[in-house]
Amino acid sequence: MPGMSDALKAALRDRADAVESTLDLLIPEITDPEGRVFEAMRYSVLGGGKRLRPFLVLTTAEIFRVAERSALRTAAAVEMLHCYSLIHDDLPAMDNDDLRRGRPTCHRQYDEATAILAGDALLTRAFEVLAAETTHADPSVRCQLVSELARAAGPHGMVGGQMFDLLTERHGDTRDALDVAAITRMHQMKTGRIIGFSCMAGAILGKAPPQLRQALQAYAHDLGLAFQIVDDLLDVEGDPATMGKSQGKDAASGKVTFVTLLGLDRARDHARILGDQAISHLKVFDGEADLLRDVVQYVLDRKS
Ligand code: GRG
Repeated sequence: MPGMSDALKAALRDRADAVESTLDLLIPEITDPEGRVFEAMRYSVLGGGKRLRPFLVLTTAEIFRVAERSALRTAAAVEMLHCYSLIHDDLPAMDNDDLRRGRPTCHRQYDEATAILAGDALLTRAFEVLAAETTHADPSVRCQLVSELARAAGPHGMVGGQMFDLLTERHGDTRDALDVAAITRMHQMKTGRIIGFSCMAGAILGKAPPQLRQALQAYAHDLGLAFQIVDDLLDVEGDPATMGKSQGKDAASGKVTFVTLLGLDRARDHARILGDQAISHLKVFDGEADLLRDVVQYVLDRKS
């Protein structure tokens, strides 16, 4: 991608490869009768995606000198949870999508029941991995990881945000009342909280002091919103990976997004301002957070 530093390019590639190998080990191919659910989990979790959330886990973990195995298992757990949300979001009862990461969605490749089970299994496997002693020797660290991820993913986080989103899509009256503050809150719940956990996990694993945790939280808040605004822009401008599916989707569905509320130019400016704000929170790291800074530009410039 033009403008991306060589260091970031290499880190994105290396970290994605390392997470892929970890996922491959944590979700094995098996031949028992339940093998089909493993196959569908592997289909959804391996070989695709930007791996942004694992990148954030691994990069913050590096700042706090966390052992590689702890960081990789945590990064893989977050990606499992993310993939569960994508599988369920694609189901006929939700977005009813045919394509994900340039391939048939899980329920198209297998069937609806298998896709529901594969999502459930990825969700539960994520917590199993975090709770295992192999992830961290200190039980209080493991407990914090489990509880923070549960809060980020549950009814006050991602699931609640998804409910909020579905209601506003289905009921025109609620939709008309949506303003920038309401949509910001919805996206903060739906995608921001998991991005927030991804930035915080390295700090939890590395037992970082509160001041640095707060800086990461503020960074993640602004990065997560910028990520979502870019997602809305891509839905309008077209994502090459899903061309024909997402182009003009928002206008056609009547869905309220940052773009429908602000217009293209102001939405782009808003994302840029949030990106600058995210970077400003990293000052406390004194140059130790260069990759976190560079990834902001990557998020703003992404095309898929
Ligand atoms: C179904 C419980 C439940 C939750 C769904 C995250 C989510 C909530 C739905 C995903 C649908 C979606 C397209 C949301 C917009 C932003 C987003 C999370 C996009 C997908 O994440 P990326 O771009 O995907 O990081 P990759 O494939 O790169 O991992």
